[in-house]
Amino acid sequence: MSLRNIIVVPDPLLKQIAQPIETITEDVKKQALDMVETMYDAPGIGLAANQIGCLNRIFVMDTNYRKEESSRKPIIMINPEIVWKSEEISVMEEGCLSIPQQYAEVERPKSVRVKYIDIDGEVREHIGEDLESHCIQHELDHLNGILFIDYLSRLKRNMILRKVEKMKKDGIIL
Ligand code: GNR
Ligand code: NI
Repeated sequence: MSLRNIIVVPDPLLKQIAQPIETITEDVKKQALDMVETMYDAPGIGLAANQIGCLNRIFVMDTNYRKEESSRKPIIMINPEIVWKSEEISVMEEGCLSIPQQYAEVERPKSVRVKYIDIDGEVREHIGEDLESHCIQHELDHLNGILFIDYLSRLKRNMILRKVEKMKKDGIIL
């Protein structure tokens, strides 16, 4: 496995829609495992393909990433689709590895049921609540070219984008 570079705003790939995976090839499996490694290294609780510059519909997630390395249980979701969302809403502070060191509250359904294909090609479903629900929706948004700052006012979004620009200019981030 190898680490991939995580792209940062305003990279246009973050605004692109990722395309469905048709066949789970060795390259697709390698990409998914590289994404898992890259997510833990970052560290983050999720990572979508767009963030490593791949426009295919894969994301990886582990909301318990702080636990010891030997008991990690990353979930790899290929062609994920939300098939149910709760009426109940949860507000949570979100961050994004592609928008380093910036956080804001985002409202999302508190629970979601997501259908996906696993790395062995099996169709599976997963119910996520609270942090996992936010993470699943945040990653699915990435696959659709949407970032959490798109839910903020234009003023707040531009403030965040300018801060990231400044960090880049000051050499704090790549
Ligand atoms: O590491 C991450 N934390 C996080 C916190 C709240 C809601 C979503 C996330 S996902 C983020 C990693 C990331 O950028 N995934 O795309
Ligand atoms: Ni993100």
